[in-house]
Amino acid sequence: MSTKQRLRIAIQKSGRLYQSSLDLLAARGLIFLPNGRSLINPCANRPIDLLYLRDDDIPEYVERGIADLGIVGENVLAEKGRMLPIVSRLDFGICRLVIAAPQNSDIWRPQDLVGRRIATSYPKLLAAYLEKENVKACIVPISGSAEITPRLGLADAVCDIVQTGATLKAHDLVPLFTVMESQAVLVKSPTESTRKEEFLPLFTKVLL
Ligand code: PRT
Ligand code: ZN
Repeated sequence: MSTKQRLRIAIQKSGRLYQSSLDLLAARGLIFLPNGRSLINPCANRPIDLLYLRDDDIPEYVERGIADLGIVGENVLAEKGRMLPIVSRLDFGICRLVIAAPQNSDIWRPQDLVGRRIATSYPKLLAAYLEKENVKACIVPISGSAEITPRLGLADAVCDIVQTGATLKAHDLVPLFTVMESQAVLVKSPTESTRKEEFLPLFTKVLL
């Protein structure tokens, strides 16, 4: 069977959404056998290929129709600015993007962020939030580990993902303002594909 006739689903290669994404597919009867380090894994019992990608790349692949479906955090989707159709919210990977500051800081209201440096790997979502709050602050873009930046003097506050709050607490940071609530979502490509429409019920029906 040619690859064009096979449905492609993009999931995170490793990381927080990987296992839950695989579990979701397994719960829908799709069998994927371990395939070593290959980034494409053919389904053993359906004409479906799994693509293992960095979560940040999933919106790009789905938007361009390289993958027909993808499982990704809403936070990543929004930061990338991709308005892909969401088929369903998946109830895992639940988290919040928050602005947090050191326990002893004098930041209490969004207005207190004026002129402050905020480190984040979500510069677009943070910029949109600051604009909405009419706050002019300095966004310090970093690719990860935002929580360490206040202690090191790089930033006055951070804008980062929080789930249990343990990481913020371990760095003496207090969550103050929520920029976005997020969870994993199933997105579909805006491109035409009869196979995609054929397989969508497989995912959606069981979720209802
Ligand atoms: O390698 P790749 O680029 O694919 O992965 P990644 O490292 O960028 O992402 P990953 O695996 O950390 O997270 C994937 C997705 O899981 C995120 O985009 C969110 O949608 C979701 N998610 C859910 C989380 C968390 N919970 C979470 N707790 N993503 C990150 N965290 C991190 C957070 O950045 C912080 O460092 O965990 C720490 C906070 O956790 P708590 O429990 O201490 O609050
Ligand atoms: Zn990532």
